[in-house]
Amino acid sequence: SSTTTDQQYDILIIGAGLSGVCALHNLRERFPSWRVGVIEAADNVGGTWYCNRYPGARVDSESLSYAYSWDKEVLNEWHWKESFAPQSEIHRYIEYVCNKHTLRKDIQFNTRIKTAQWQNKSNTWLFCDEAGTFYRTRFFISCMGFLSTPTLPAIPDIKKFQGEAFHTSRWPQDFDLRRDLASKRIGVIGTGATGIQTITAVSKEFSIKSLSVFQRTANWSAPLRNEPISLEQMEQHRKNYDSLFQLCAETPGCFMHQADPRKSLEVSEAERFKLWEEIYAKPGFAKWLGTFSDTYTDREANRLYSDFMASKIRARVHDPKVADSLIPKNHGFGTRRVPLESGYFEVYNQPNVNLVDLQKTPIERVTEKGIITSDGKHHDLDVLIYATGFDAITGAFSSIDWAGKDGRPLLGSSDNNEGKQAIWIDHRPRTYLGMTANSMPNMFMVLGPHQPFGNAPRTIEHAVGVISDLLQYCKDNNYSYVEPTPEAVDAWTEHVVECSKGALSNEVDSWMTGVNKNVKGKTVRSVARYSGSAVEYRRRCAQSKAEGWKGLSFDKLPDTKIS
Ligand code: NA7
Repeated sequence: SSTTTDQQYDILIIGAGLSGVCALHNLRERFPSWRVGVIEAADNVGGTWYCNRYPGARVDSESLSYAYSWDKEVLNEWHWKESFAPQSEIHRYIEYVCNKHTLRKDIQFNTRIKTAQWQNKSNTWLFCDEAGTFYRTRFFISCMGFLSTPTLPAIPDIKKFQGEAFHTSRWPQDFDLRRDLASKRIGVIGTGATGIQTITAVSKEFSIKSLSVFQRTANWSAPLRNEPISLEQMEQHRKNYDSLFQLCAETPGCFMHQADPRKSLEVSEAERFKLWEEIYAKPGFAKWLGTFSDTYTDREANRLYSDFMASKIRARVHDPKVADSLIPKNHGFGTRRVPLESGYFEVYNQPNVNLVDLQKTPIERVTEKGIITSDGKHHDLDVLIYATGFDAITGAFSSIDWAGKDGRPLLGSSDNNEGKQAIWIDHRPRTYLGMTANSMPNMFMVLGPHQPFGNAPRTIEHAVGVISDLLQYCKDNNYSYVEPTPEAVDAWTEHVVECSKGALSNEVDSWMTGVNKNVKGKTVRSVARYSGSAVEYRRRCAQSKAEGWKGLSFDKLPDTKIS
C-alpha cells in the first residue's frame, strides 16, 4: 500500500528518450497547472540515443528529418554536421532541446519502475521503483521505447567467458575504444542493424588484431552514403524544413522516400535495372522504400530485386564462398528492416576478419577464452560483443509487474496468475489505436505496439499530439477515467492483423514480427506493429477524435475535479 509520502502527479511519463522528452515538453506547456513528471532508468536523457554508444552507431533516417518539428528555434540553431548523424550528435541534439526548455528539472533519473497497480477507488496508478519509493499519478504515458530491453543470446556457458563481454546497448562507460580494442581479438555475435554498424566500425576504425563475426542469419544491407553537411548547405536546408516535414507526412513510414508506383514486371528489364541502379546510388532508405510498389508483396518482384542486391554483394566481396554466406537465403530483400552500411561487405576482404557462418557451424558453447563451434574449432577472443538485439515492443512492459483493472497482469500466459487472465496473452498485444489497452485505464503509449514505427520522431510527435488532445478532452469534461471499449480493441487489433496480410515481411522471423528466440515464449509470429501506412493511421486517430473519441469510454469520480 502507499504511504503519505507518495510523489503525486497528474501525468507521469516513463522514459526520457525522444518520446518522453517530446511528451514532457508538450504536456507541460499545455497543462501548466498539472504536475507532469518523468521517471527515467538511466542517468541522462536520450533513451536509445544515450544507451547505444557502440562504435559506428548512427541513424539511418536523414538527420534533417530526425528532429522535433515543433521546435522552430532549435531547428534554426541546430547544425546537423552529417546527413546521417552519429549517436553522439543525436544525443547532443536531445540534450540541447532539454536544456533549452529546462526539461531536466522535471525528470527523475536513475529510477527504475518495478510495479504498477491500478487503484480502482481513486482512479489513479500507483508505481513503485526498485528503491521502494511510490509514485501516484492520474494518467501515465509509456515512453519506454520499443527497442530498449536488450537480450543476450541463449547459448550455453556465456557467463564463463573471462574477457570483456557486453551487449551493444550496454556499452561500458569507461571503455576506451582506442585503448581497449587495440591489438585485441574481437568477436561479434549478431548481424542486424547494430551488428553491421559495430562490425564495420570495429574493423575499420580501430587497430584490432582480429575480428570474428558470428552470423546466424545473413542480412540484406545496402549503402548508407553519408555526407558531411557544410554551414552553407545547412543554411539552405533550414529554409526547407516545412516542405521536408510535409513530405515525411505523406509517406507510409514518415521517411523521405516514396515507392515508385509502377509494378516491377510492368516495365522492361532495362527500365527495372535503371530504377534499381538509381536508387542504389542514392542515400538512405531510397533503395528500400523507393523501389517498385509491389516489391514487398509480390514474390517474383521481390526475388528479382533480391537478385539485383545479391549481385551488388558479390561484386564487393572477393571470396565467392564468403559472399555466398553473406547473401540471405531464406528471406527476400527488405522483408526485414534493412540495415544501412558504410563499407560493411568490404570488411570481409580484410585478412584479419573471419566470418563464422553459424548455419554451417553453429555455436556449441562459450568458454573462458572464446567460442567453440560445432566443427570443434575454438575461436580465441579477448572481447566479445553481443549485437543480439532486443526483446522488442513488449520487452519494456515485461520488466514491470502490472496489476491493471481487477488486478489483471498485462503480460503472461492464459492459464496462470491465480485465475486472472493476462491482458496481452503470450506477448500478443491488443490495443486501440496502438495507444491504449483495455483493463489498463488512463495508460497511453508512445511507440507502443500496433503503432506505425517508421521515422521515430515523426511518429512520436503525432502520438504525443493525439494523447495530448485526449487529455485535454478529459480535463475539459472532468473525466478522471478513460479506457478503450472491448469492441474497439477487438476491431483495431483485427484491423492491424488485416493490414499485415499480403506483406512478405510477415512471413519472416524478426523483431517486427514479434519473434526473439532468446526470449521465453517469443517463438511464434504475431503482428506487433501497424503496417497500414502512417497516413492511414493518422486518419483513423483523427476520425476517433472527430467522433468524440469514439472507441473510448470515460468516467468521472463524483467528488473530484481534475482540472
Ligand atoms: P536485430 O535486428 O534483432 O538483430 C539481432 C542479431 O543478433 C541478428 O543477426 C540475430 O540473428 C542475432 N542473434 C540473436 N540471438 C542470437 C544467437 N543466440 N546466436 C546467434 N545470433 C543471434 O537487432 P539490432 O540491434 O541489430 O537492431 C534492432 C533494430 O534497432 C534495428 O532494426 C533498427 O531499427 C534499430 P537472427 O537473425 O535472429 O538469426
